[in-house]
Amino acid sequence: MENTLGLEIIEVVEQAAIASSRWMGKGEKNTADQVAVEAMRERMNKIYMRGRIVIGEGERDEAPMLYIGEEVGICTREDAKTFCNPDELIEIDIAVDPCEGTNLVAYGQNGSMAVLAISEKGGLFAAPDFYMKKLAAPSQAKGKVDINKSATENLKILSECLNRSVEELVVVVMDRPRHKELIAEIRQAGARVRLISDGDVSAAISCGFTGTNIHALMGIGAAPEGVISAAAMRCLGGHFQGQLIYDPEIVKTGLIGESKQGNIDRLKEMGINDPDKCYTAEELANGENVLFAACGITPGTLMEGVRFFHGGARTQSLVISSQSKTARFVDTIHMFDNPENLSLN
Ligand code: VTB
Repeated sequence: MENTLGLEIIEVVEQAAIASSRWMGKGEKNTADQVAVEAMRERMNKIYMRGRIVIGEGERDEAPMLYIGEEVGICTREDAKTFCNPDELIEIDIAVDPCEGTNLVAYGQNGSMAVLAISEKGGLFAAPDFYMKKLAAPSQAKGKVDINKSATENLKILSECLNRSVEELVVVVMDRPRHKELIAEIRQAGARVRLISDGDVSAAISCGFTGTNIHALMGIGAAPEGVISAAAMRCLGGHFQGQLIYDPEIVKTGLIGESKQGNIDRLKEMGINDPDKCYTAEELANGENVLFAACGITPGTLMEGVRFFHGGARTQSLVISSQSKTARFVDTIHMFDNPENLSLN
């Protein structure tokens, strides 16, 4: 799976990031998202594959492109039989977020990226558009910290696993009223909090790398992005757990309905009978092979944002593969103009 796809998906996220970054700082988050979706889909449809979107822009009737269930890749075309050999094709599932952190792009703030995860058919949990409580931590703490433990307990475990004091730990939390108590508890325990306005995928993945000075992600974000984070953390051997949040008392705005029972019923209809289950990274991304790709739109902890110059742009991406056990940082110069007209340095 990786050989053919590894390089091409870099271009998929690069194209989405470039398109979106043209709208950086323009205050128009919907446009920043829409152009990323279009660019991602266009490049994806040139790949020799038979793909299906399992996490995307929403249900078909509300999203015209990259909706859940949409087939993508050149081999899903009607005339595919003439140029695609069905015997050599595996069907793959794809989770996308063409512009993770639309507000960040719209207001020119750090931490947005174009991102996707790929696995064999059935290899990614088709998370509903609910909230998810998340816990991400470095590999040394994998299976030792636990989403059911308090923040105080987890910080103590983390400090032992990372061989540093609690005061030396940094926890990323999204700046939301729902996290008021969590933030107070982390501070009380002695750790330092990095509040972010959006973009918890970047924060989760940063826990998988040393040197980022991010030691944990705690709190509640969106569930679909939780699966994308889990895919990366599964490949990196980092800790990731997620638990769906369906109680409107916990998250008062946004994705879920106002009736708790109604939300539980909605989950049942989707085949989720135990709404309180805590999922591990390996359960959220359980395929034999998992690929993850991201490209910075605005600058972030792991990647630079898109930088335009006369006639071109430079991007930084990250591709992580469970198959080849690699995390590649890819620095690309895109030449929009004739190379001889550019000064590439
Ligand atoms: C967003 C977004 C995050 O969760 O905040 C969202 O910035 C949902 O939370 O990166 P709100 O409804 O409170 O904004 C993420 O998309 C990802 O989990």
